[in-house]
Amino acid sequence: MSKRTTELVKKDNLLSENKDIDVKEDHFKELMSIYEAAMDKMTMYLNEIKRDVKKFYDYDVIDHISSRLKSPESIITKMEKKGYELNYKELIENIHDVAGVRVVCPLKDDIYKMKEIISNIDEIKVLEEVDYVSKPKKSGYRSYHMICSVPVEYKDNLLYVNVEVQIRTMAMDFWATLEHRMKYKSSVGYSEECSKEFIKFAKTITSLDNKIEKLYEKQHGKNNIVVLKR
Ligand code: 0O2
Repeated sequence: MSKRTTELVKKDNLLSENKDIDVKEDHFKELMSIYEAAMDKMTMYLNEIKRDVKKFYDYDVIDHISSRLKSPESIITKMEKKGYELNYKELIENIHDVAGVRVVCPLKDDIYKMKEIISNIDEIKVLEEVDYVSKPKKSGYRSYHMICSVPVEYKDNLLYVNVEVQIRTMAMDFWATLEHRMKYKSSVGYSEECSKEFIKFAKTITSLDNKIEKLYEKQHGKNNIVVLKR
């Protein structure tokens, strides 16, 4: 049977209704399982890339991959903060990081190799890219963000589901993980002083990434990884 290709939001689709979100109902759980399938599919593509580059170039372009499904509370908080109505249509159309995959690379240059490789995966559509590596956020945050639309089989349909991919170096990951923990999870709040300190740490991290990359190239030369279209 041939599968119909459709977007996640479509008039005749169960998940497109202007229905209010109730995180306890099956409808919500079903939607989350679709996002989870998209997240797993993206992780699978990335693991294949990691394995192939290692096999053919004897190089780890990816140190590790992690993934997470945004919690129901976090989805609702983000929607309220951004002023969206709490219905499924608004959620699907506007919250692009329900499914998130993080790719952590050794060197800064690997980030740009990875984003090219991901753009070359035939089955995936890249909807949006933001380069916070060359243009960091005010906080000092650096990462390359991609919103990718990934095909998932769902009840005889091929749905395209958004997954946010964050690509960063190990040093950027170290900074972002601690900053995120202190900012979001801290019960004592995030002071002006803390924020200024993290901006300074971000500069140190940038300088470290640049120095390590230069040293690596001096020792090994530039990597000329070419990954054919998948
Ligand atoms: P969590 O807990 O990681 O899920 P936008 O549409 O651009 O206005 P959005 O989605 O906020 O809305 O985009 P943005 O700014 O690209 O941020 C997306 C994610 O990037 C965040 O998700 C964080 O994971 C990460 N991020 C962005 N800015 C910072 C920062 O200053 N510090 C750290 N540590 N991470 C950051 P969430 O939903 O905020 O959180």
